[in-house]
Amino acid sequence: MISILHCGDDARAALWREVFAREMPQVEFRCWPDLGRAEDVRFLVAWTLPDDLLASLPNLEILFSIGAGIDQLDFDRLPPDLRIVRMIEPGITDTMADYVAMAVLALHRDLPFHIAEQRAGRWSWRDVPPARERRVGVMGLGELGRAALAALAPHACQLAGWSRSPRTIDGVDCFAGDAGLAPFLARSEILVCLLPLTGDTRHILNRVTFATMPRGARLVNVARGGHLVQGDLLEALGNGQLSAAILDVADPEPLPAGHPFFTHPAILLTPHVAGITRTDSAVHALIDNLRRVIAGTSLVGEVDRRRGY
Ligand code: NDP
Ligand code: OXD
Repeated sequence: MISILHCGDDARAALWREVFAREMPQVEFRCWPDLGRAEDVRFLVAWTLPDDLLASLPNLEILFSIGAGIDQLDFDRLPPDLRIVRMIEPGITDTMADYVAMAVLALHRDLPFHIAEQRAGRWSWRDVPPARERRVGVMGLGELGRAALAALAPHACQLAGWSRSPRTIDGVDCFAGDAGLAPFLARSEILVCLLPLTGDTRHILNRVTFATMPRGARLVNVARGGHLVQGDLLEALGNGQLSAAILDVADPEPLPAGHPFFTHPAILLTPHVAGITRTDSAVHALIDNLRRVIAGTSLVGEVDRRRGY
């Protein structure tokens, strides 16, 4: 018997158990903490791992993340030959694309300013350039960065993207690597972060980054709180180098009560809801990958552990 162990939400587990029984009966679906015969467990699907779980699974081959990110896992504590696969499924991609389009348009049209003015009881406005003149830059041209750019394309902004290796995307001015970062930032009036959190990208949204962007630029962080140096954002908003930010992620989550991001007039904050794994579509992405395992073909979303994403 081969089994997959699910570790997480009970409602999702109940639905996935039914789908597995119908579509993949050859793989038994088990729910932590009920491991059954631990030797049978070849696959694990989880967001975070309970302490000591891995030590009790001697034949584990693949860890599937329930989300797109894998930075919640401490690679140093995982067996070196354990394969890690992140979630790529239309629920996450579509909701992220919606959110980024919403956030970029909100910043383009000065929504944080208008909300603050409304709260202050003032009736004031600012000039807005046409969307076709607005220069938007997306950091990270992976699954989600590309979907975000596709969602922005109908709004006719001038689009650019930045990635580690060179990419070509129709209608997008693509920059790559360390050498491409400064020219990419220098033209980005609205910057969207959709990078994975790795040793190379932690704190990439910092004072130097902001200073390289056009004065009064705006920021959307939908990746991870660890990308942002919070004090540098507050400083840049305070001195006018940045004019507004929309943040879906923070460090820690949730932010402690009284944190300045909750009340800052130039910050809109949402509680990590930009890209949402959809239970019904994610199970099909998982089953598709298990079929690939059985067929011996490459998996969708397998992480390169040396690269960190
Ligand atoms: P991918 O792995 O598909 O894409 C990552 C992109 O980032 C690639 O283009 C990669 O470059 C680029 N990149 C990585 N490291 C660097 C670097 N050092 N310099 C420049 N570019 C780099 O990831 P996804 O698009 O699927 O997801 C991105 C992140 O979004 C996730 O890791 C997660 O943190 C976050 N997320 C947030 C959610 C939310 O609700 N807020 C929901 C889901 C995900 P290259 O193309 O050369 O490999
Ligand atoms: C994810 C997330 O990584 O929700 O999927 O952040």
